[in-house]
Amino acid sequence: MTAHTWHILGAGAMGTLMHHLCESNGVHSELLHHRDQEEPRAMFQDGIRSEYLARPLADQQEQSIERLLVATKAAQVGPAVRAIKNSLTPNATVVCIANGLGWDREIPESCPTVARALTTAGAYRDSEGDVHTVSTGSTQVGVMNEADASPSWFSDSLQLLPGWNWETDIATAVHRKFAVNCVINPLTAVLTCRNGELVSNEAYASKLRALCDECEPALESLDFWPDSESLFEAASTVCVNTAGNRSSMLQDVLAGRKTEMQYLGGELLTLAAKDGVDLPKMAELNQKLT
Ligand code: KPL
Repeated sequence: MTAHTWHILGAGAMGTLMHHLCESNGVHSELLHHRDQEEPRAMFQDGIRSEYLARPLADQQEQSIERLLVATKAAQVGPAVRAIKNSLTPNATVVCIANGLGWDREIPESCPTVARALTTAGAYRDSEGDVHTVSTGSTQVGVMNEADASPSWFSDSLQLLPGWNWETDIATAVHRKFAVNCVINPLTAVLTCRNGELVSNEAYASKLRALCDECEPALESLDFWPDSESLFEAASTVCVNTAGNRSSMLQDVLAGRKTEMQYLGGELLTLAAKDGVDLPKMAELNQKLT
């Protein structure tokens, strides 16, 4: 096991999967949650069951955490970081895995280094609360607007995880994922369809095309999307590659949870409005999903 410990905050499907990846690849980690009691988590991967324990965040000592992976949904990142702040060492590293943009404004400015992790890993919790791995995927980690080479907090631990790589230009990767999530997630959520149906069903594909045509110029003028590439083509490729997935927003809707729309389409609407651009199709989706 590594000398350094990663504390993982958020013991839902993604946090439990991250803890499992760490534990099964020699990276020491502790799983934390907001509840008062310890709770067991069962995790299944390739038919093998592993048992873990989620521990109360409230039991953490002051300044005891030097590395934190925040595995909550976008809306909980700010409150989660505020709740754990006193337990962070002054030079701590905080890595956030949430989708979208705008939640970083809710993190206190005095918080230590915040990095982003973009992952295609997927997991879900069944009705018993057990976590099942869909894919361990690939994960890019980097610090927004800093083109540094891989720091030691990454190379001595997270780099050991399968498919995890340091990305010097994480901003481009974040903006690209934001653009693709902005069109796929809300459409799958309102149409209640898997990602693949957005291309295999002709009527849904024409909705995807229309939404991409509306959003692409706005994303381009924000420098979030390159002029040279078609958003519709790129989103269609993601839909084909993740055909069997229920998008994270569809999963939120089906589970009756608040969606991440505020940090996807909602954020795009706000940014585009500053340039005087209206996005009526996105505005309609935003109204339905916020
Ligand atoms: O990131 C995703 C999500 O569901 O949030 C996609 C790429 C759409 C895969 O499901």
